[in-house]
Amino acid sequence: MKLLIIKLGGSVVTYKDSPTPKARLDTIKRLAKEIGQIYQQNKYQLILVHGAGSFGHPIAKKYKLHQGMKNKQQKLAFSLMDQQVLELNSVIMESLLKCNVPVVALPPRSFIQQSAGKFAGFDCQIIKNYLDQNQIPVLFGDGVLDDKWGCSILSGDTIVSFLAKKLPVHQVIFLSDVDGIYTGDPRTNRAAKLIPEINNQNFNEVIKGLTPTKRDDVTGEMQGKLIALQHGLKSLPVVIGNGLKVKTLQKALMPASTGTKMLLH
Ligand code: IP8
Repeated sequence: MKLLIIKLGGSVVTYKDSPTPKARLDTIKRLAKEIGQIYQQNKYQLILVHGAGSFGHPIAKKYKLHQGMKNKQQKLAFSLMDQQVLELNSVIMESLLKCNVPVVALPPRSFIQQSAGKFAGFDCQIIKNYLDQNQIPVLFGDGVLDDKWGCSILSGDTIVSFLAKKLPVHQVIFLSDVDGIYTGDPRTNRAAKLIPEINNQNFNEVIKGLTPTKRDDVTGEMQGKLIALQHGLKSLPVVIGNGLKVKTLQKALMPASTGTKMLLH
Protein backbone atom coordinates (compact mmCIF):
# COMPACT_ATOMS: atom_id res chain seq x y z
CA MET A 1 0.00 0.00 0.00
CA LYS A 2 1.21 3.49 -0.83
CA LEU A 3 1.40 6.05 1.95
CA LEU A 4 -0.43 9.29 1.18
CA ILE A 5 -0.49 12.46 3.26
CA ILE A 6 -3.47 14.71 2.71
CA LYS A 7 -3.43 18.21 4.15
CA LEU A 8 -6.86 19.80 4.42
CA GLY A 9 -5.96 23.48 4.53
CA GLY A 10 -7.69 25.79 6.98
CA SER A 11 -9.27 27.63 4.03
CA VAL A 12 -11.02 24.41 2.94
CA VAL A 13 -12.33 23.18 6.28
CA THR A 14 -13.25 26.64 7.59
CA TYR A 15 -14.30 30.06 6.38
CA LYS A 16 -10.84 31.43 6.95
CA ASP A 17 -11.79 35.09 6.72
CA SER A 18 -14.40 34.78 9.45
CA PRO A 19 -13.24 36.57 12.64
CA THR A 20 -14.96 33.88 14.69
CA PRO A 21 -14.77 30.08 14.22
CA LYS A 22 -16.87 28.94 11.30
CA ALA A 23 -16.55 25.49 9.72
CA ARG A 24 -17.35 24.66 6.09
CA LEU A 25 -19.63 21.81 7.07
CA ASP A 26 -20.75 20.79 3.58
CA THR A 27 -17.20 20.77 2.26
CA ILE A 28 -15.99 18.74 5.24
CA LYS A 29 -18.75 16.17 4.67
CA ARG A 30 -18.01 15.90 0.96
CA LEU A 31 -14.27 15.59 1.53
CA ALA A 32 -14.91 12.92 4.15
CA LYS A 33 -16.84 10.95 1.53
CA GLU A 34 -14.06 11.38 -1.02
CA ILE A 35 -11.45 10.32 1.54
CA GLY A 36 -13.67 7.33 2.33
CA GLN A 37 -13.68 6.35 -1.34
CA ILE A 38 -9.89 6.49 -1.46
CA TYR A 39 -9.69 4.41 1.71
CA GLN A 40 -12.09 1.78 0.31
CA GLN A 41 -9.81 1.23 -2.69
CA ASN A 42 -7.34 -0.53 -0.35
CA LYS A 43 -4.45 0.93 -2.31
CA TYR A 44 -3.39 3.63 0.08
CA GLN A 45 -2.44 4.14 3.69
CA LEU A 46 -3.48 7.61 4.75
CA ILE A 47 -2.32 10.28 7.14
CA LEU A 48 -4.56 13.33 7.42
CA VAL A 49 -3.45 16.73 8.66
CA HIS A 50 -5.76 19.72 8.83
CA GLY A 51 -5.23 23.42 9.32
CA ALA A 52 -6.89 25.61 11.95
CA GLY A 53 -8.41 28.36 9.78
CA SER A 54 -10.80 30.63 11.65
CA PHE A 55 -10.66 28.32 14.70
CA GLY A 56 -7.01 29.18 15.32
CA HIS A 57 -5.51 32.08 13.40
CA PRO A 58 -7.71 35.05 14.45
CA ILE A 59 -7.38 34.35 18.18
CA ALA A 60 -3.66 33.53 17.85
CA LYS A 61 -3.12 36.84 16.08
CA LYS A 62 -5.25 38.87 18.48
CA TYR A 63 -3.36 37.60 21.54
CA LYS A 64 0.02 37.22 19.76
CA LEU A 65 0.14 33.57 20.74
CA HIS A 66 2.63 32.86 17.96
CA GLN A 67 5.07 34.92 20.03
CA GLY A 68 4.38 33.17 23.31
CA MET A 69 2.24 33.64 26.42
CA LYS A 70 3.14 35.60 29.48
CA ASN A 71 0.06 37.15 31.04
CA LYS A 72 -3.14 35.60 32.33
CA GLN A 73 -5.13 36.87 29.38
CA GLN A 74 -2.85 35.10 26.93
CA LYS A 75 -2.93 31.89 28.93
CA LEU A 76 -6.69 31.89 28.82
CA ALA A 77 -6.63 32.70 25.10
CA PHE A 78 -4.23 29.79 24.51
CA SER A 79 -6.66 27.42 26.23
CA LEU A 80 -9.56 28.81 24.24
CA MET A 81 -7.65 28.51 20.97
CA ASP A 82 -6.73 24.91 21.71
CA GLN A 83 -10.35 24.16 22.59
CA GLN A 84 -11.58 25.75 19.35
CA VAL A 85 -9.09 23.75 17.28
CA LEU A 86 -10.28 20.61 19.02
CA GLU A 87 -13.88 21.52 18.13
CA LEU A 88 -12.93 21.80 14.46
CA ASN A 89 -11.07 18.50 14.71
CA SER A 90 -14.11 16.79 16.18
CA VAL A 91 -16.36 18.01 13.36
CA ILE A 92 -13.87 16.55 10.87
CA MET A 93 -13.50 13.30 12.82
CA GLU A 94 -17.25 12.87 13.08
CA SER A 95 -17.71 13.30 9.31
CA LEU A 96 -14.94 10.81 8.55
CA LEU A 97 -16.34 8.27 11.00
CA LYS A 98 -19.77 8.58 9.39
CA CYS A 99 -18.07 7.52 6.14
CA ASN A 100 -16.57 4.48 7.92
CA VAL A 101 -13.03 5.81 7.83
CA PRO A 102 -11.10 4.48 10.88
CA VAL A 103 -9.55 7.74 12.02
CA VAL A 104 -7.74 8.47 15.24
CA ALA A 105 -6.98 12.02 16.38
CA LEU A 106 -3.47 12.74 17.62
CA PRO A 107 -3.50 16.30 19.05
CA PRO A 108 0.03 17.66 18.53
CA ARG A 109 -0.11 19.66 21.79
CA SER A 110 -0.03 16.41 23.73
CA PHE A 111 3.29 15.16 22.37
CA ILE A 112 5.08 18.01 20.58
CA GLN A 113 6.88 21.00 22.11
CA GLN A 114 8.78 23.78 20.39
CA SER A 115 11.62 26.05 21.36
CA ALA A 116 11.40 29.79 20.57
CA GLY A 117 8.82 29.00 17.90
CA LYS A 118 11.07 26.39 16.30
CA PHE A 119 9.91 22.88 15.64
CA ALA A 120 12.45 20.15 16.41
CA GLY A 121 10.56 17.05 15.36
CA PHE A 122 8.96 14.24 17.35
CA ASP A 123 8.96 10.49 17.64
CA CYS A 124 6.92 9.09 14.74
CA GLN A 125 6.63 5.60 16.21
CA ILE A 126 3.10 6.18 17.44
CA ILE A 127 2.05 7.18 13.93
CA LYS A 128 3.71 4.10 12.44
CA ASN A 129 1.95 1.91 15.01
CA TYR A 130 -1.46 3.30 14.11
CA LEU A 131 -0.71 2.82 10.42
CA ASP A 132 0.25 -0.80 11.18
CA GLN A 133 -3.21 -1.21 12.67
CA ASN A 134 -4.72 0.21 9.48
CA GLN A 135 -5.91 3.22 11.43
CA ILE A 136 -5.70 6.69 9.91
CA PRO A 137 -3.86 9.20 12.10
CA VAL A 138 -5.30 12.71 12.03
CA LEU A 139 -3.04 15.56 13.15
CA PHE A 140 -3.59 19.29 12.92
CA GLY A 141 -2.04 22.73 13.23
CA ASP A 142 -2.08 23.44 16.95
CA GLY A 143 -1.01 25.66 19.83
CA VAL A 144 1.83 23.86 21.60
CA LEU A 145 4.08 24.34 24.63
CA ASP A 146 7.29 26.22 24.00
CA ASP A 147 10.25 25.92 26.40
CA LYS A 148 11.42 29.51 25.74
CA TRP A 149 8.19 31.40 25.12
CA GLY A 150 5.56 29.44 27.04
CA CYS A 151 3.63 28.62 23.89
CA SER A 152 3.92 28.88 20.13
CA ILE A 153 2.05 27.83 17.03
CA LEU A 154 2.82 24.66 15.13
CA SER A 155 1.49 24.70 11.59
CA GLY A 156 -0.03 21.61 10.03
CA ASP A 157 2.30 22.20 7.07
CA THR A 158 5.35 21.80 9.31
CA ILE A 159 3.93 18.48 10.49
CA VAL A 160 3.35 17.36 6.89
CA SER A 161 6.86 18.32 5.85
CA PHE A 162 8.38 16.47 8.83
CA LEU A 163 6.31 13.30 8.30
CA ALA A 164 7.17 13.33 4.61
CA LYS A 165 10.85 13.29 5.53
CA LYS A 166 10.55 10.57 8.18
CA LEU A 167 8.12 8.13 6.59
CA PRO A 168 8.12 6.35 3.21
CA VAL A 169 5.56 8.71 1.74
CA HIS A 170 4.44 8.18 -1.85
CA GLN A 171 2.64 11.49 -2.42
CA VAL A 172 1.45 14.59 -0.60
CA ILE A 173 -1.74 16.44 -1.48
CA PHE A 174 -2.48 19.94 -0.20
CA LEU A 175 -5.99 21.25 -0.52
CA SER A 176 -6.74 24.95 -0.25
CA ASP A 177 -9.52 27.24 -1.49
CA VAL A 178 -7.85 28.09 -4.81
CA ASP A 179 -6.76 25.92 -7.72
CA GLY A 180 -3.06 25.80 -6.79
CA ILE A 181 -0.13 28.19 -6.58
CA TYR A 182 -0.54 31.39 -8.57
CA THR A 183 1.75 34.19 -9.65
CA GLY A 184 -0.25 36.48 -7.30
CA ASP A 185 -3.33 36.23 -5.05
CA PRO A 186 -6.11 34.99 -7.36
CA ARG A 187 -8.76 36.22 -4.90
CA THR A 188 -7.77 39.82 -5.43
CA ASN A 189 -5.63 39.89 -8.56
CA ARG A 190 -7.38 38.94 -11.79
CA ALA A 191 -4.09 38.84 -13.65
CA ALA A 192 -2.69 36.13 -11.35
CA LYS A 193 -1.92 32.96 -13.28
CA LEU A 194 -1.91 29.38 -12.08
CA ILE A 195 1.57 27.86 -12.02
CA PRO A 196 1.08 24.30 -13.31
CA GLU A 197 4.45 23.02 -12.17
CA ILE A 198 7.02 24.00 -9.55
CA ASN A 199 10.51 22.54 -9.85
CA ASN A 200 14.09 23.42 -8.89
CA GLN A 201 14.35 25.79 -11.83
CA ASN A 202 11.40 28.05 -10.98
CA PHE A 203 11.11 27.58 -7.17
CA ASN A 204 12.86 30.83 -6.15
CA GLU A 205 11.00 32.83 -8.75
CA VAL A 206 7.67 31.42 -7.55
CA ILE A 207 8.49 32.29 -3.92
CA LYS A 208 9.43 35.86 -4.82
CA GLY A 209 6.15 36.32 -6.67
CA LEU A 210 3.98 35.28 -3.71
CA THR A 211 2.86 38.32 -1.79
CA PRO A 212 1.22 37.99 1.63
CA THR A 213 -2.54 38.54 1.66
CA LYS A 214 -4.44 40.48 4.31
CA ARG A 215 -5.74 37.30 5.89
CA ASP A 216 -5.19 36.57 9.58
CA ASP A 217 -2.53 33.90 9.31
CA VAL A 218 0.13 33.43 11.95
CA THR A 219 1.94 30.64 10.11
CA GLY A 220 3.00 32.56 7.03
CA GLU A 221 0.38 32.00 4.28
CA MET A 222 1.57 30.29 1.11
CA GLN A 223 5.00 31.92 0.87
CA GLY A 224 6.10 30.90 4.36
CA LYS A 225 4.50 27.54 3.92
CA LEU A 226 6.28 26.72 0.68
CA ILE A 227 9.63 27.68 2.18
CA ALA A 228 8.88 25.53 5.23
CA LEU A 229 7.79 22.65 3.04
CA GLN A 230 10.68 22.83 0.63
CA HIS A 231 13.08 20.66 2.66
CA GLY A 232 10.69 17.98 3.76
CA LEU A 233 9.20 17.48 0.34
CA LYS A 234 12.34 16.85 -1.68
CA SER A 235 11.99 14.10 -4.31
CA LEU A 236 8.34 13.65 -3.48
CA PRO A 237 5.44 14.33 -5.82
CA VAL A 238 3.24 17.04 -4.34
CA VAL A 239 -0.08 18.25 -5.69
CA ILE A 240 -1.62 21.51 -4.51
CA GLY A 241 -5.27 21.71 -5.52
CA ASN A 242 -8.67 23.21 -4.77
CA GLY A 243 -10.51 21.31 -2.04
CA LEU A 244 -13.67 23.33 -2.63
CA LYS A 245 -14.03 21.60 -5.99
CA VAL A 246 -15.53 18.14 -6.23
CA LYS A 247 -13.10 15.23 -6.83
CA THR A 248 -9.89 17.28 -6.69
CA LEU A 249 -8.56 14.61 -4.34
CA GLN A 250 -9.28 11.77 -6.75
CA LYS A 251 -7.82 13.76 -9.63
CA ALA A 252 -4.67 14.48 -7.62
CA LEU A 253 -3.98 10.74 -7.62
CA MET A 254 -4.08 10.55 -11.41
CA PRO A 255 -1.06 11.36 -13.57
CA ALA A 256 -2.92 14.20 -15.30
CA SER A 257 -3.93 15.91 -12.05
CA THR A 258 -5.22 19.46 -11.96
CA GLY A 259 -3.73 22.23 -9.81
CA THR A 260 -0.05 22.81 -9.21
CA LYS A 261 2.38 19.90 -9.24
CA MET A 262 5.60 20.28 -7.32
CA LEU A 263 8.65 18.07 -7.53
CA LEU A 264 11.90 19.35 -6.02
CA HIS A 265 15.24 17.55 -5.84
O1 IP8 B 1 -3.52 26.38 9.88
C1 IP8 B 1 -2.10 26.81 12.60
O2 IP8 B 1 -2.01 25.70 11.74
P1 IP8 B 1 -2.17 25.85 10.16
C2 IP8 B 1 -2.53 26.41 14.00
O3 IP8 B 1 -1.94 24.48 9.61
C3 IP8 B 1 -3.12 27.50 14.84
O4 IP8 B 1 -1.07 26.79 9.70
C4 IP8 B 1 -3.60 27.10 16.14
C5 IP8 B 1 -3.24 28.76 14.48
